[in-house]
Amino acid sequence: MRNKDVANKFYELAELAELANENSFKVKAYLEAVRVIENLLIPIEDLAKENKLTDIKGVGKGIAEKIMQYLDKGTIDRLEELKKEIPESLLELSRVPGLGAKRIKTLYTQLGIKNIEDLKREAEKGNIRNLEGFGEKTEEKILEGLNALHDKKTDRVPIGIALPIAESIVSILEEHTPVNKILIAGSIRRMKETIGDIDILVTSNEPLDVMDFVASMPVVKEVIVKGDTKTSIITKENLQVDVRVVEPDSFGAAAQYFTGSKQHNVKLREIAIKKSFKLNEYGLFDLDSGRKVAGKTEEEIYDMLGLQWIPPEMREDSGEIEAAQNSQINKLIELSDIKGDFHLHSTYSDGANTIEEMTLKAQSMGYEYIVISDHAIGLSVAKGLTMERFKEQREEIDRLNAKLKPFKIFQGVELNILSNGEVDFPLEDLKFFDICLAGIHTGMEQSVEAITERISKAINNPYIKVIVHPTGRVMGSRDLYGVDIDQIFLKARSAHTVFEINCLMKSNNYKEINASFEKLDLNDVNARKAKEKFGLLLEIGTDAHSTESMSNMRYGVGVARRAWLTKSDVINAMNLEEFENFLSKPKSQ
Ligand code: DGT
Ligand code: CA
Ligand code: CA
Repeated sequence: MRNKDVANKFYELAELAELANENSFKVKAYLEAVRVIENLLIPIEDLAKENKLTDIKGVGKGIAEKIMQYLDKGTIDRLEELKKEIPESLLELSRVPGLGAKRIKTLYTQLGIKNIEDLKREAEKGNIRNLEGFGEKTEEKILEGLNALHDKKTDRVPIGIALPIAESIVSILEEHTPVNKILIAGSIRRMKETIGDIDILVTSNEPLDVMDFVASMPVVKEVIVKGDTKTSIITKENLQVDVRVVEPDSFGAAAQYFTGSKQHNVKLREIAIKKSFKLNEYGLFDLDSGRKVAGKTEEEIYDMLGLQWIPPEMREDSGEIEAAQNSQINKLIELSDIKGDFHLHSTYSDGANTIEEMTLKAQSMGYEYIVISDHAIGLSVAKGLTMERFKEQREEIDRLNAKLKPFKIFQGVELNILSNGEVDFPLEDLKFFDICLAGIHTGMEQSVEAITERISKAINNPYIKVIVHPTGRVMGSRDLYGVDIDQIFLKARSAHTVFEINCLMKSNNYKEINASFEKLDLNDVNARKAKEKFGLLLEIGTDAHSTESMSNMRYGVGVARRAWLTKSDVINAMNLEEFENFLSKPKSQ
């Protein structure tokens, strides 16, 4: 699949086009193309072959032509023209905080600054402050930004790795330094699936002590900058961490600013300006008097701007600001709403813990029930069970249920969808289970049409209530298969079939990052589409093969929140009684 390459090329094109003063609609169209191509589940080259590129929403004739050019010869004509017009090295300047296209253009045309090196030299000579639209303060900021830049040698890492590291740093700071408030901001707070760096905000009466400590923590491999209010370090795992000390009076403004996303912030600042305010990381200020009108909490800032408070996971400029203006932000699902895990493996198949151990963990997490969904006979690599073994398992579950009442263990099964769309037990056997889940585990090399057809067949099976890891995506590597997601969503709508947000993660150890494995399937974009466009219900399952992995539920809830899901969209937010009722009814009701 070349989707990622194509998306990257369009990003390059958008950046250069912006620097070349190209029509802003065009730039926007390129960026929109980046977004849709990144989220496309079908190989783009397949669509190209069938002349169907313009079927993709957001892809018009012009863009389609450029995609064809790239697929044919590895580049886009317009991109090559632009590269002749303006030096490609200008692109690296946009990595410097505070430098947008407009300023980069001025730097280039007025001072001939073509790259980071030129920028550094001119800034140090004090030549930048005299340019129109700059000034002494900006020049200072650029130098600061340049210092912080040499560092960005770290790659993006899965949230399953970054969040635990961030949390351990937070607890070290809480224990050893005089911090009052402390918050993990940035993309982690937004629960993005990959993280560039960790951003931590604190308030403290002794900022210098905090900065000293941060620079000398045992996890530090390298100190990038150490200042009075900001220290950046690289951890031994090669992750950058920025710790900033802010005034208590500005804590809300700083939290808002450093949570991002950048696009969300840009839009918020525009709204502020329209209302004669100025918004920055220190607060919200009245433009005329310069008086600070908000800044202590995020809520008061959003409120002054005429907006509902927006949950961090929604802050991606994907309609949340408009929704907040119209009081249409609903209460999103929370981890504490989850009443059971749907997708668990025990020692009966390929899990590491017994059903009882999984149950104890579930109780400690506050759940009311779980579904044990071991593999069936068709998946021998995962020690799938025969009907006889399932009957033995049923006896154990009954025994445990008698002992643990009112907690309840349901006996499910994770069926394998075979190449012909049937599953690894005959239809009449499926009645045996409390609930049947099904997913594709084999025969993944089939065409998109064949896979779509297989899943559609499972969707229409009267006993299969849930399709697990529906798109076969594996983050950071090649997706396992391609599928026409709109078509299966449509089928699921008439068949009342539920889709899973699978949060299987084998990336809890940074050392294994290259072998790390995150599914988050459905992802945020598709889960949102499932709800908004097709009215589907979802289920969040950890696919845990050990008690430890059951804690990954929070990443699934993160995806659900990024998909704007509420409690009523997720079946394992039902309480035990509601869930039993759901199970007792046939799919069509
Ligand atoms: P990451 O680290 O790449 O996963 O993503 P973020 O969102 O954590 O980005 P980061 O660490 O560069 O910056 C944290 C937040 O600070 C970001 O979400 C928004 C804000 N921010 C940083 N630089 C700028 C900027 O130049 N303009 C605006 N408006 N906001 C910025
Ligand atoms: Ca960050
Ligand atoms: Ca940062």
